[in-house]
Amino acid sequence: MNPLNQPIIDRALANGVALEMQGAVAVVRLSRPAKRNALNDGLVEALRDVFQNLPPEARAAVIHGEGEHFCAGLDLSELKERDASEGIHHSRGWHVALNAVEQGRVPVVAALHGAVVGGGLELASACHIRVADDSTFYALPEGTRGIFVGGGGSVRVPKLIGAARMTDMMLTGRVYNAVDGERVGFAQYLVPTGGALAKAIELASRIATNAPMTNFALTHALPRIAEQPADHGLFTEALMASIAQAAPEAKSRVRAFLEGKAAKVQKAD
Ligand code: 1HE
Repeated sequence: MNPLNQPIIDRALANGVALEMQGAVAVVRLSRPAKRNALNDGLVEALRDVFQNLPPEARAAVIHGEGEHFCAGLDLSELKERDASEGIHHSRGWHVALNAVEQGRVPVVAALHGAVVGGGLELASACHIRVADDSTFYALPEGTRGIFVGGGGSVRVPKLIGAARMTDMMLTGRVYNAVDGERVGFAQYLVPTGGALAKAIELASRIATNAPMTNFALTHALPRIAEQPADHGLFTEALMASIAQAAPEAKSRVRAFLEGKAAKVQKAD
Protein backbone atom coordinates (compact mmCIF):
# COMPACT_ATOMS: atom_id res chain seq x y z
CA MET A 1 0.00 0.00 0.00
CA ASN A 2 1.29 3.45 -0.87
CA PRO A 3 1.37 5.11 2.60
CA LEU A 4 0.05 8.32 1.03
CA ASN A 5 -3.16 6.47 0.20
CA GLN A 6 -3.77 5.23 3.76
CA PRO A 7 -5.75 8.31 4.91
CA ILE A 8 -8.00 7.90 1.85
CA ILE A 9 -8.59 4.22 2.63
CA ASP A 10 -9.24 5.05 6.33
CA ARG A 11 -11.77 7.73 5.35
CA ALA A 12 -13.48 5.29 2.97
CA LEU A 13 -13.80 2.78 5.82
CA ALA A 14 -15.43 5.42 8.01
CA ASN A 15 -17.94 5.92 5.19
CA GLY A 16 -18.75 2.23 4.76
CA VAL A 17 -16.25 0.87 2.21
CA ALA A 18 -13.54 -1.51 3.40
CA LEU A 19 -10.48 -2.55 1.39
CA GLU A 20 -8.40 -5.64 2.06
CA MET A 21 -5.67 -7.13 -0.13
CA GLN A 22 -5.68 -10.89 -0.74
CA GLY A 23 -2.49 -11.38 -2.72
CA ALA A 24 -2.92 -9.34 -5.91
CA VAL A 25 -6.70 -9.07 -5.45
CA ALA A 26 -8.21 -5.97 -3.86
CA VAL A 27 -11.32 -7.12 -1.98
CA VAL A 28 -13.69 -4.17 -1.57
CA ARG A 29 -16.61 -4.56 0.83
CA LEU A 30 -19.74 -2.42 1.07
CA SER A 31 -19.96 -2.27 4.84
CA ARG A 32 -23.27 -0.72 5.88
CA PRO A 33 -25.29 -3.87 6.57
CA ALA A 34 -27.82 -2.27 8.96
CA LYS A 35 -29.02 -0.19 5.98
CA ARG A 36 -28.62 -3.06 3.52
CA ASN A 37 -25.57 -1.27 2.08
CA ALA A 38 -27.77 1.54 0.78
CA LEU A 39 -25.56 4.03 -1.04
CA ASN A 40 -25.49 7.45 0.62
CA ASP A 41 -23.27 10.27 -0.65
CA GLY A 42 -20.40 9.34 1.67
CA LEU A 43 -20.42 5.73 0.51
CA VAL A 44 -20.50 6.67 -3.18
CA GLU A 45 -17.53 9.01 -2.65
CA ALA A 46 -15.73 6.29 -0.71
CA LEU A 47 -16.19 3.86 -3.60
CA ARG A 48 -14.77 6.45 -5.97
CA ASP A 49 -11.78 7.10 -3.71
CA VAL A 50 -11.00 3.41 -3.18
CA PHE A 51 -11.10 2.54 -6.88
CA GLN A 52 -9.07 5.63 -7.80
CA ASN A 53 -6.45 4.74 -5.18
CA LEU A 54 -6.07 0.97 -5.33
CA PRO A 55 -2.70 -0.22 -4.06
CA PRO A 56 -0.13 -0.61 -6.86
CA GLU A 57 0.10 -4.36 -6.18
CA ALA A 58 -3.61 -4.83 -7.07
CA ARG A 59 -4.04 -6.66 -10.40
CA ALA A 60 -7.78 -7.39 -10.05
CA ALA A 61 -10.57 -6.47 -7.65
CA VAL A 62 -13.69 -7.99 -6.13
CA ILE A 63 -16.61 -6.05 -4.73
CA HIS A 64 -19.14 -7.57 -2.35
CA GLY A 65 -21.67 -6.57 0.27
CA GLU A 66 -21.67 -7.26 4.00
CA GLY A 67 -24.79 -8.80 5.55
CA GLU A 68 -27.81 -10.32 3.85
CA HIS A 69 -27.79 -8.21 0.69
CA PHE A 70 -25.34 -6.92 -1.88
CA CYS A 71 -26.89 -3.44 -2.04
CA ALA A 72 -30.32 -1.79 -1.61
CA GLY A 73 -29.47 1.06 -4.02
CA LEU A 74 -29.68 4.77 -3.39
CA ASP A 75 -30.13 5.72 0.26
CA LEU A 76 -33.69 6.98 -0.03
CA SER A 77 -33.40 8.94 3.23
CA GLU A 78 -31.01 11.29 1.39
CA LEU A 79 -33.43 11.89 -1.47
CA LYS A 80 -34.00 15.47 -0.47
CA GLU A 81 -35.88 18.20 -2.30
CA ARG A 82 -33.23 18.73 -4.93
CA ASP A 83 -33.68 21.19 -7.74
CA ALA A 84 -32.82 20.08 -11.27
CA SER A 85 -29.28 21.45 -11.10
CA GLU A 86 -28.50 19.67 -7.80
CA GLY A 87 -30.02 16.50 -9.20
CA ILE A 88 -27.74 16.63 -12.23
CA HIS A 89 -24.64 17.06 -10.06
CA HIS A 90 -25.73 14.23 -7.75
CA SER A 91 -26.14 11.90 -10.70
CA ARG A 92 -22.84 13.04 -12.20
CA GLY A 93 -21.15 12.23 -8.89
CA TRP A 94 -22.40 8.65 -9.19
CA HIS A 95 -21.14 8.55 -12.77
CA VAL A 96 -17.63 9.54 -11.64
CA ALA A 97 -17.65 6.87 -8.89
CA LEU A 98 -18.97 4.07 -11.08
CA ASN A 99 -16.64 5.07 -13.93
CA ALA A 100 -13.80 4.66 -11.43
CA VAL A 101 -14.97 1.06 -11.01
CA GLU A 102 -15.52 0.34 -14.71
CA GLN A 103 -12.60 2.30 -16.12
CA GLY A 104 -10.08 1.85 -13.36
CA ARG A 105 -6.70 0.15 -13.46
CA VAL A 106 -7.92 -3.42 -12.88
CA PRO A 107 -10.79 -5.73 -13.85
CA VAL A 108 -13.52 -5.89 -11.20
CA VAL A 109 -15.60 -8.96 -10.30
CA ALA A 110 -18.86 -8.41 -8.40
CA ALA A 111 -19.95 -11.06 -5.88
CA LEU A 112 -23.73 -10.77 -5.64
CA HIS A 113 -26.23 -12.07 -3.10
CA GLY A 114 -29.63 -10.99 -1.84
CA ALA A 115 -30.90 -7.65 -3.11
CA VAL A 116 -29.11 -6.17 -6.11
CA VAL A 117 -31.54 -3.35 -6.65
CA GLY A 118 -31.66 0.18 -8.00
CA GLY A 119 -28.28 1.81 -7.61
CA GLY A 120 -26.96 -1.54 -6.38
CA LEU A 121 -27.71 -3.00 -9.79
CA GLU A 122 -26.13 0.05 -11.40
CA LEU A 123 -22.98 -0.61 -9.37
CA ALA A 124 -22.98 -4.31 -10.26
CA SER A 125 -23.40 -3.37 -13.92
CA ALA A 126 -20.25 -1.24 -13.77
CA CYS A 127 -18.20 -4.34 -12.88
CA HIS A 128 -16.66 -6.53 -15.58
CA ILE A 129 -17.87 -9.91 -14.32
CA ARG A 130 -20.82 -10.71 -12.03
CA VAL A 131 -20.99 -13.85 -9.90
CA ALA A 132 -24.40 -14.38 -8.28
CA ASP A 133 -25.45 -16.87 -5.64
CA ASP A 134 -28.89 -18.51 -5.49
CA SER A 135 -30.26 -15.87 -3.08
CA THR A 136 -29.72 -13.02 -5.56
CA PHE A 137 -32.57 -10.93 -6.92
CA TYR A 138 -32.49 -8.00 -9.30
CA ALA A 139 -34.90 -5.05 -9.49
CA LEU A 140 -35.11 -1.42 -10.53
CA PRO A 141 -37.65 0.00 -8.06
CA GLU A 142 -36.95 3.53 -9.33
CA GLY A 143 -39.92 3.06 -11.65
CA THR A 144 -42.35 2.53 -8.77
CA ARG A 145 -40.70 5.22 -6.60
CA GLY A 146 -41.41 7.90 -9.21
CA ILE A 147 -37.75 8.44 -10.07
CA PHE A 148 -35.33 7.34 -12.79
CA VAL A 149 -31.97 5.60 -12.74
CA GLY A 150 -29.13 8.08 -12.22
CA GLY A 151 -26.03 5.98 -11.67
CA GLY A 152 -25.37 4.94 -15.24
CA GLY A 153 -28.10 2.28 -15.30
CA SER A 154 -29.68 3.45 -18.53
CA VAL A 155 -26.32 3.04 -20.28
CA ARG A 156 -25.05 -0.15 -18.65
CA VAL A 157 -28.11 -2.27 -17.87
CA PRO A 158 -29.36 -2.44 -21.50
CA LYS A 159 -25.92 -3.71 -22.50
CA LEU A 160 -26.46 -6.69 -20.20
CA ILE A 161 -30.14 -7.51 -20.72
CA GLY A 162 -31.39 -5.25 -23.54
CA ALA A 163 -33.49 -2.08 -23.36
CA ALA A 164 -36.81 -3.98 -23.66
CA ARG A 165 -36.20 -6.00 -20.47
CA MET A 166 -35.03 -2.93 -18.57
CA THR A 167 -38.14 -1.03 -19.67
CA ASP A 168 -40.30 -3.91 -18.44
CA MET A 169 -38.50 -3.98 -15.07
CA MET A 170 -39.04 -0.26 -14.54
CA LEU A 171 -42.58 -0.04 -15.87
CA THR A 172 -43.93 -3.11 -14.06
CA GLY A 173 -41.62 -3.52 -11.05
CA ARG A 174 -40.58 -6.96 -12.32
CA VAL A 175 -38.02 -8.71 -10.12
CA TYR A 176 -35.65 -11.33 -11.59
CA ASN A 177 -34.53 -14.22 -9.42
CA ALA A 178 -31.01 -15.62 -9.52
CA VAL A 179 -31.68 -18.29 -12.16
CA ASP A 180 -33.56 -15.98 -14.53
CA GLY A 181 -31.02 -13.24 -13.83
CA GLU A 182 -28.25 -15.44 -15.16
CA ARG A 183 -30.40 -16.52 -18.11
CA VAL A 184 -31.06 -12.93 -19.23
CA GLY A 185 -27.47 -11.79 -18.77
CA PHE A 186 -27.15 -10.07 -15.42
CA ALA A 187 -24.62 -12.60 -14.11
CA GLN A 188 -22.08 -14.72 -15.96
CA TYR A 189 -21.78 -17.21 -13.06
CA LEU A 190 -24.40 -18.70 -10.74
CA VAL A 191 -23.25 -20.50 -7.58
CA PRO A 192 -24.94 -21.99 -4.49
CA THR A 193 -26.01 -19.60 -1.73
CA GLY A 194 -23.03 -18.29 0.20
CA GLY A 195 -20.53 -19.13 -2.56
CA ALA A 196 -20.32 -15.92 -4.58
CA LEU A 197 -17.43 -14.25 -2.76
CA ALA A 198 -15.17 -17.32 -2.91
CA LYS A 199 -15.92 -17.81 -6.60
CA ALA A 200 -15.34 -14.12 -7.33
CA ILE A 201 -11.97 -14.21 -5.53
CA GLU A 202 -11.04 -17.38 -7.43
CA LEU A 203 -11.83 -15.67 -10.75
CA ALA A 204 -10.08 -12.44 -9.77
CA SER A 205 -6.98 -14.37 -8.70
CA ARG A 206 -6.90 -16.00 -12.11
CA ILE A 207 -7.46 -12.63 -13.86
CA ALA A 208 -4.59 -11.18 -11.81
CA THR A 209 -2.19 -13.58 -13.56
CA ASN A 210 -3.06 -12.25 -17.04
CA ALA A 211 -0.68 -9.92 -18.82
CA PRO A 212 -1.67 -6.40 -17.66
CA MET A 213 -1.96 -5.26 -21.29
CA THR A 214 -4.53 -8.00 -21.96
CA ASN A 215 -6.60 -6.87 -18.98
CA PHE A 216 -6.31 -3.28 -20.15
CA ALA A 217 -7.44 -4.22 -23.66
CA LEU A 218 -10.46 -6.07 -22.30
CA THR A 219 -11.59 -3.40 -19.84
CA HIS A 220 -10.73 -0.25 -21.80
CA ALA A 221 -10.49 -1.08 -25.51
CA LEU A 222 -13.18 -3.75 -25.98
CA PRO A 223 -16.11 -1.71 -24.56
CA ARG A 224 -15.17 1.20 -26.81
CA ILE A 225 -14.62 -0.97 -29.88
CA ALA A 226 -18.02 -2.60 -29.33
CA GLU A 227 -19.63 0.85 -29.62
CA GLN A 228 -17.69 2.02 -32.65
CA PRO A 229 -18.92 1.69 -36.22
CA ALA A 230 -17.47 -1.56 -37.62
CA ASP A 231 -14.80 0.12 -39.73
CA HIS A 232 -13.55 2.23 -36.78
CA GLY A 233 -13.79 -0.79 -34.49
CA LEU A 234 -11.63 -2.92 -36.77
CA PHE A 235 -9.07 -0.14 -36.97
CA THR A 236 -8.97 0.27 -33.17
CA GLU A 237 -8.76 -3.50 -32.80
CA ALA A 238 -5.70 -3.63 -35.06
CA LEU A 239 -3.99 -0.91 -32.99
CA MET A 240 -4.80 -2.64 -29.70
CA ALA A 241 -3.73 -6.05 -31.03
CA SER A 242 -0.37 -4.70 -32.18
CA ILE A 243 0.28 -2.99 -28.84
CA ALA A 244 -0.61 -6.15 -26.90
CA GLN A 245 1.51 -8.39 -29.14
CA ALA A 246 4.51 -6.09 -28.84
CA ALA A 247 4.63 -6.38 -25.05
CA PRO A 248 7.53 -8.60 -23.87
CA GLU A 249 5.09 -10.55 -21.69
CA ALA A 250 3.06 -11.60 -24.76
CA LYS A 251 6.19 -12.86 -26.48
CA SER A 252 7.34 -14.89 -23.47
CA ARG A 253 3.86 -16.41 -22.98
CA VAL A 254 3.56 -17.44 -26.64
CA ARG A 255 7.10 -18.86 -26.58
CA ALA A 256 6.26 -20.90 -23.48
CA PHE A 257 3.30 -22.49 -25.28
CA LEU A 258 5.33 -23.27 -28.39
CA GLU A 259 7.97 -24.92 -26.19
CA GLY A 260 5.30 -27.06 -24.51
CA LYS A 261 5.69 -25.24 -21.19
CA ALA A 262 2.26 -23.58 -21.00
CA ALA A 263 -1.14 -25.13 -20.38
CA LYS A 264 -3.28 -26.20 -23.34
CA VAL A 265 -6.89 -25.10 -23.61
CA GLN A 266 -8.93 -27.83 -21.88
CA LYS A 267 -12.30 -29.13 -23.01
CA ALA A 268 -15.13 -27.58 -20.93
CA ASP A 269 -16.93 -29.82 -18.36
C1 1HE B 1 -32.83 1.70 3.36
C2 1HE B 1 -32.80 1.32 2.01
C3 1HE B 1 -32.61 2.34 1.04
C4 1HE B 1 -33.11 -0.45 3.20
N1 1HE B 1 -32.49 3.60 1.49
N2 1HE B 1 -32.70 2.97 3.75
N3 1HE B 1 -33.90 1.22 -3.37
C5 1HE B 1 -35.07 0.64 -3.03
O1 1HE B 1 -36.14 1.11 -3.34
C6 1HE B 1 -34.97 -0.62 -2.22
C7 1HE B 1 -35.44 -0.36 -0.80
N4 1HE B 1 -35.12 -1.46 0.11
C8 1HE B 1 -35.82 -2.63 0.12
O2 1HE B 1 -36.68 -2.89 -0.69
C9 1HE B 1 -35.47 -3.58 1.23
O3 1HE B 1 -34.85 -2.87 2.26
C10 1HE B 1 -34.51 -4.74 0.79
C11 1HE B 1 -35.26 -5.70 -0.13
C12 1HE B 1 -33.26 -4.21 0.10
C13 1HE B 1 -34.03 -5.50 2.05
O4 1HE B 1 -35.15 -5.90 2.83
P1 1HE B 1 -34.91 -6.32 4.36
O5 1HE B 1 -36.24 -6.81 4.88
O6 1HE B 1 -33.73 -7.20 4.48
O7 1HE B 1 -34.48 -4.95 5.13
P2 1HE B 1 -35.40 -3.73 5.61
O8 1HE B 1 -36.04 -4.07 6.92
O9 1HE B 1 -36.31 -3.26 4.52
O10 1HE B 1 -34.34 -2.57 5.80
C14 1HE B 1 -33.43 -2.55 6.91
C15 1HE B 1 -33.07 -1.10 7.18
O11 1HE B 1 -32.40 -0.58 6.02
C16 1HE B 1 -34.30 -0.22 7.37
O12 1HE B 1 -33.92 0.84 8.22
P3 1HE B 1 -34.30 0.82 9.81
O13 1HE B 1 -33.70 2.09 10.32
O14 1HE B 1 -35.81 0.78 9.87
O15 1HE B 1 -33.67 -0.43 10.37
C17 1HE B 1 -34.55 0.36 5.99
O16 1HE B 1 -35.25 1.58 6.00
C18 1HE B 1 -33.13 0.55 5.52
N5 1HE B 1 -33.03 0.58 4.06
N6 1HE B 1 -32.98 -0.02 1.94
C19 1HE B 1 -32.53 3.89 2.78
N7 1HE B 1 -32.54 2.07 -0.28
C20 1HE B 1 -28.37 6.93 -8.60
S1 1HE B 1 -30.01 6.73 -8.63
C21 1HE B 1 -30.36 5.19 -7.94
C22 1HE B 1 -31.83 5.16 -7.59
C23 1HE B 1 -32.17 4.01 -6.69
O17 1HE B 1 -31.35 3.22 -6.31
S2 1HE B 1 -33.80 3.88 -6.29
C24 1HE B 1 -33.94 2.36 -5.49
C25 1HE B 1 -33.79 2.49 -4.01
